[in-house]
Amino acid sequence: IVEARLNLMLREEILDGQTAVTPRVGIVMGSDSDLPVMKDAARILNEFGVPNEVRIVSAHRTPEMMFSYALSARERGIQVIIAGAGGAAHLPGMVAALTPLPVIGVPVRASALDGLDSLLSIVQMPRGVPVATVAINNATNAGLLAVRMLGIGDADLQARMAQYLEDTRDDVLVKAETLEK
Ligand code: RP5
Repeated sequence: IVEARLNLMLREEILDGQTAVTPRVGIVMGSDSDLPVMKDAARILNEFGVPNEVRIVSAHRTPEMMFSYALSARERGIQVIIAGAGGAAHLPGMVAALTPLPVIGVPVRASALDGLDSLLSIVQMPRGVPVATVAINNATNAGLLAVRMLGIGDADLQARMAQYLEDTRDDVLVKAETLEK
């Protein structure tokens, strides 16, 4: 079942961005059960043409893999890491502790506590080890924030983000007008 779920989602939504080009953004998550949420980050990055990679790396179940991923990310050319986790969501914070790269945390709604547990786990980092935390299940915003971060040194990408904002505004205006008619 796990393999079927992975295959379906990877094929349809994620593999698009998995090119031979060096990935600029690493998207990691604690479990394949986070994929339905985290795929939105990959979708945004793919829309903006930002090469990315998607990996399942658990802080608790595969701690050694988490260490090696976070420690090697910078030298592999990764510039931003998006890390999603639910419940006792230690992955974003632990990754941030191991790399100087910016880390964006996505609290995944995964337990009986409705995602508040994940949010508080991710956002309450100690001074010195920041994680930029987005709203519960909002991997779309994590993707957009990664694009904005990369846009600081990439005028073309920044221009595309400006266009995205204009498109978003136009979209709302069209809906507002339609409602008035
Ligand atoms: C976390 O535990 C994962 O990030 C996931 O959100 C949650 C539940 O994982 P599964 O039991 O579904 O694999 O580590």
